Amino acid sequence: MLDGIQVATYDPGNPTVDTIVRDNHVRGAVVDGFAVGVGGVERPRRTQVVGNEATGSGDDGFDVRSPRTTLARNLAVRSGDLGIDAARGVTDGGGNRARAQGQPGAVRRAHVPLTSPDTRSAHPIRAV
Ligand SMILES: [Ca+2]
Repeated sequence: MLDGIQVATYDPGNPTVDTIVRDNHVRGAVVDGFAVGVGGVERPRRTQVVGNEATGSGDDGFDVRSPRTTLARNLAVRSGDLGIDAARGVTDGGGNRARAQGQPGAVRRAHVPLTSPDTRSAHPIRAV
């Protein structure tokens, strides 16, 4: 496991629910700074990722593949790939920012309006 902080379910039929990841600072994660639903056997449910910072992640600052996740007031700086990579259905709680990423678009597959002017998208971002 090379992510900084990972939320995942590894026990089939016993899902990870209502996890709160708050006010952490991950520096130099080899892969993703924060990963929700990237590994494991099923997606975690109702995860909240609030007030965190990922600096210098090898891949994404925040890689969120569980649609029932809320992101708010997070910051990604100098990620190797994307600042915030959010799956369809992820809820934008506001205040998410990304700066100086490896990819020209800081946010991909974000079908929520990520509200900061520091956040750029390589693809249209739309509200759900
Ligand atoms: Ca990733």
